[in-house]
Amino acid sequence: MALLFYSLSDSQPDWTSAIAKVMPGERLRIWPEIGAPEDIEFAIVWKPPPGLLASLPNLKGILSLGAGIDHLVSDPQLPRHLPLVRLIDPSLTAQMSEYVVMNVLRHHRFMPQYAQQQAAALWKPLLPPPLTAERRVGVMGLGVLGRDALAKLAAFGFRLRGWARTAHDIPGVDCFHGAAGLTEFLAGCDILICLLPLSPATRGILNAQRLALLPKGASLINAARGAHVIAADLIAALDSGHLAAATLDVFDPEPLPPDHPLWRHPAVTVTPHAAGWTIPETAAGLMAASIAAIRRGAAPVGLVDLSVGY
Ligand code: NDP
Ligand code: OXD
Repeated sequence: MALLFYSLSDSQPDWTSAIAKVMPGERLRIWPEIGAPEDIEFAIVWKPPPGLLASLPNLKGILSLGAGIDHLVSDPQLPRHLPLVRLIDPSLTAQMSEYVVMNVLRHHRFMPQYAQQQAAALWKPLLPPPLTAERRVGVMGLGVLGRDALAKLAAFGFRLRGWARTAHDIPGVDCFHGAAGLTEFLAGCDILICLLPLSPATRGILNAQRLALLPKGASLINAARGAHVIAADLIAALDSGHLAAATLDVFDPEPLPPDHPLWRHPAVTVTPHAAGWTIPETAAGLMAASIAAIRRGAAPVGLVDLSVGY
């Protein structure tokens, strides 16, 4: 039996050596050289073409190369009866929290506004900067990434709030949940961070109506998926002055087309889906543990509940 590796964006040599180190007994097949499809027992994948996984008759488990699994559940032929495992890797979580903290501080200290002022050679201190104790920072998604980001933001003394599907109790964080809690949550976010998984329930969640619920002058950081945000509605909210700035790591589609208005909007900072990156040296060991768990009939860490979609 063999492992299939499919990714057009991760380094194949790096993954080959990381897998050889932690799973020396496994035979690795790198797409498109997959050999006989019936040999493939586990698939380690990022954005595989629709139908590829369904073409592997002896597949026992699917391991996402990322935390998100929207790239897999979008495949209408996904073998939904198999264990689907998302990546929960402390090194990925740490990178994501660095991105969040860095950008919350940027927005808190008016750096997007200073960048616009610099472009116009305008010397205009925006003083005094508000105290962190007066700045309300809200995180959509209280999962692995949302909770870690909140814990790190707490060190700065921000007023923290969070929103999830189900009720949470996190010390020092005002928690809201469900459709009923969303309006009150958004109304108290000076800086809003999206760390939700993409599912039918969250696609387009940040539309004109929801962005209008944010306080005037609020900023948005989206490090989750581009399709959470309706780009035209965000641009309209920025143009009207209702929102002050946005920092976006993710887009729909990716790569962001060169002529897309988000590239050149003065209030928008773009990063190319680079907030967090899966590191083979750490992730391969976690995948070895997931494969071992599935082989012995146990639930791997990061097992996706397809009935809730994440
Ligand atoms: P988790 O599954 O650990 O957490 C998901 C959170 O979102 C949970 O708190 C969950 O609520 C909440 N949620 C899910 N659906 C809804 C809904 N309909 N309404 C309200 N809340 C909802 O995910 P992670 O924190 O590990 O990752 C989040 C996402 O971040 C990934 O899916 C991926 O898309 C993105 N990501 C982006 C990266 C980048 O480089 N830009 C890198 C890594 C991840 P509850 O707690 O109630 O279950
Ligand atoms: C992920 C990502 O889901 O990098 O891990 O987007």
